[in-house]
Amino acid sequence: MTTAVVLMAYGSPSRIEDVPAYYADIRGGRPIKPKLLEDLIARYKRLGIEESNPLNEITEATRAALEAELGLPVFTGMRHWTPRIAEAVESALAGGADEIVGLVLAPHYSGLSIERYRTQLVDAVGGRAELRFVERWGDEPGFVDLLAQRVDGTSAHVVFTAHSLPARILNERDPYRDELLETARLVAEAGGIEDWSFSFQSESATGEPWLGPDILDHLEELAARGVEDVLVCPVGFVADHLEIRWDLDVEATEKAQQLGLRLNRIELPNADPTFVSVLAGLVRRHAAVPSRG
Ligand code: FEC
Repeated sequence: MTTAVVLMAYGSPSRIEDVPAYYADIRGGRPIKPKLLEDLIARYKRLGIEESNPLNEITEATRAALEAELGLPVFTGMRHWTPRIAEAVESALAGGADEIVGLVLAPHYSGLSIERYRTQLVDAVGGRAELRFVERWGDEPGFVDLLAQRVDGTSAHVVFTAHSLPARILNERDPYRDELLETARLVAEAGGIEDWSFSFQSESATGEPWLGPDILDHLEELAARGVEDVLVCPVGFVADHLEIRWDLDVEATEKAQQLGLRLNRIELPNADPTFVSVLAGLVRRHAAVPSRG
């Protein structure tokens, strides 16, 4: 069998002019309030994406390192921007792949997240190759250890975070929140952290309730409890993109300053070689024919 990997990530516009089309893709055709679009453009401007786009650059570095480690072709496929998941699949097939391993750079399963990546991948493959899909990996020991090392030894209160989702997923028995809490518990245990909590971040203004507590409210609760020092450990993201650089490094940091809290965050896994080895292990276990290494 000839195996190729499709490495999937959320996607990010690399030019300001692309933000409206990118946002429209995220909304899947549903209307966008002009004020929300303006806000998003302002966040991307402040992030300086035209000079350097963190999500796209880190994903490319991860892809290249994974390809080198596996000795297999790895193609990037973005869910909401280019290169699209379908383009990655076409490149894999053009290179002769008859087995495709799909891996998302997001560890926890939700019908609103991983399942959407899978649908795009399945539709793109259209039965033209064997498909193996890594559905979840939030409890992968190497990933847990990597995060544990980044919180180990801190005397700060550790707040684990992840992207929020609409609260209705709980009625749908979606495992997302439970999987996040399990990763947080495993990391705290491995890092010897007793003083920790969990909060969500990056809620969207869609007009429906989202899972909470939101980190900004949570910081208020922590300050009211007398906590002075906070270390944020995102468990649901693996790269320094908009949701980290804006929602944590700007918004949460400003909130902490107002509350008189010290706030730091861990370095995300990004393209760290240890993290790339974790990803390589996941691919090897899912591929029918183990690759080199
Ligand atoms: O750096 C970048 O340019 C992109 C950063 C980015 C990542 C990301 C990850 C996740 N999202 C998830 C769920 C939702 C749901 C909605 C939603 C909306 C947005 C918007 C932007 C955005 N997300 Fe995102 N997300 C990133 C960026 N996300 C921009 C639109 C503006 C805004 O709301 O701020 C709501 C969709 C709707 O309106 O119907 C739901 C989840 C993840 C983590 C898993 C993953 O990475 O795939 C879950 C990175």
